[in-house]
Amino acid sequence: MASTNRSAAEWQALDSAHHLHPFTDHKELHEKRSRIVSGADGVYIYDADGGKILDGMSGLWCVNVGYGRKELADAAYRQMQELPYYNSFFQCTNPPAVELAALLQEISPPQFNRVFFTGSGSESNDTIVRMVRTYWDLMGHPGRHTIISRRNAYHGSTVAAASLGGMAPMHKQAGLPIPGIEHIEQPYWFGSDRSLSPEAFGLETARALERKILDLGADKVAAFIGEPIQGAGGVIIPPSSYWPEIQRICDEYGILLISDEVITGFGRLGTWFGAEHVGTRPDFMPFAKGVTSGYMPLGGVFVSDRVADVLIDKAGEFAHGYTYSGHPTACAVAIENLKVIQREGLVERIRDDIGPYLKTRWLELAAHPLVGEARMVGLMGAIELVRNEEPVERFDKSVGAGTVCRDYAIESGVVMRAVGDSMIIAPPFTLSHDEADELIERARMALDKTLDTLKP
Ligand code: PXG
Repeated sequence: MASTNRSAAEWQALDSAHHLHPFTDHKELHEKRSRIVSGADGVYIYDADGGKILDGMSGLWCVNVGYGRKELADAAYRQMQELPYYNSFFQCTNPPAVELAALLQEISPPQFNRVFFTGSGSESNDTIVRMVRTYWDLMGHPGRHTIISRRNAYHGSTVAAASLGGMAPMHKQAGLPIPGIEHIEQPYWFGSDRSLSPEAFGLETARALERKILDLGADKVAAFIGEPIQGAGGVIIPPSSYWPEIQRICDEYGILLISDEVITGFGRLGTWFGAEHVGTRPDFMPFAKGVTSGYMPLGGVFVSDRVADVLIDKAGEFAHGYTYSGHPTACAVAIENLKVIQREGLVERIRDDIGPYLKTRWLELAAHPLVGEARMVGLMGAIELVRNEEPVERFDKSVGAGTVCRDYAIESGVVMRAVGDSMIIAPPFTLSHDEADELIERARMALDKTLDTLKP
């Protein structure tokens, strides 16, 4: 543990002086000072000012089994004493990495029998860019290098992953995207002019993929990547027509499908993987976050037999890997985490119990005068803040409605994330019914305070 003999103000001063944060305007942060999160238990986090806050975001979409799990800490402690680290290069392996690979094979869809380990979701997507292009080279199609993604997608923050992502502010800095990556529109019905029915809109946005393939030439296109439900982009739940049409198009043109499961993997939608929820048969599934419930940094890539067989047979040495690929301590924690999810039936609990319960309560928020739409799937939800509901009028960007609501949410004792004017939740799988009620009550308090501020 960090030494605890400092006051909140001292932590903040040291933080300002020495710590560069991710995705942060540091001038602004230095004026406001950072919030020191110093402890956590169950679904709650504690800050250095003594606040107890219900963590509606599971950290950053990852602490799925909740905080304070002694069995995960014990697994790390045991493994660190036995073998804290060893590499998986030079014909070496270690028992936790092997056991985890086998366990992942058991819980994943049948086309997956091999896994490549990384340290994060970003590294997983970088790995996939190299595997996809190498696959097509080995198949005798070296021209097939372009990967199609979607605007407002999030696939990570390394150079290739940020290029795959469709976040405009990320592309504005440092010359992204890299060549060979194209973006099409996202299936965001509420964000459209809503002139089409959701189902027609789903088909129409899926067919943007076909138009892009025809535009580029199918012999240039290697793969399509998408999150089954877009997370960081604002919990965008595509109409049910969308993914089947994407799968049809990938099949028709023979292009590889990548289902980015960094958020949706390991149960969040009430299925082990998001691909199962939306009914696709991906060739790759990058994962991270929930594999260890965030207790250790670990990621990886499920590689389908279609691709793995070719890489194994024809690539010789695939010149790629990380110091921490197959990290024994991280893998030991992942094994314990997956066993907790299995033992406590948490995936089924999301499907049959807490998922439907929270959804019913969350959708009640749609009646609030600030809310234009409430949506939820599994344990991922969003509400859209609007100035007027009928016809829909959004707030001017300069109002920062989402940020206002986020700050009131914290003040009301719940973490919700703001994506523009969408308020997002993705709570731990262990959320009880009482805690779900509390989450809704606190979210409603935040909405009321936001309403008072924005529409006095
Ligand atoms: N793919 C998806 C779908 C993600 O959500 C990554 C890849 C990258 O994972 P790493 O482990 O490299 O961060 C992510 C990460 C947010 C937020 O603000 C979301 C993520 C990361 C940071 C912020 O919602 N998701």
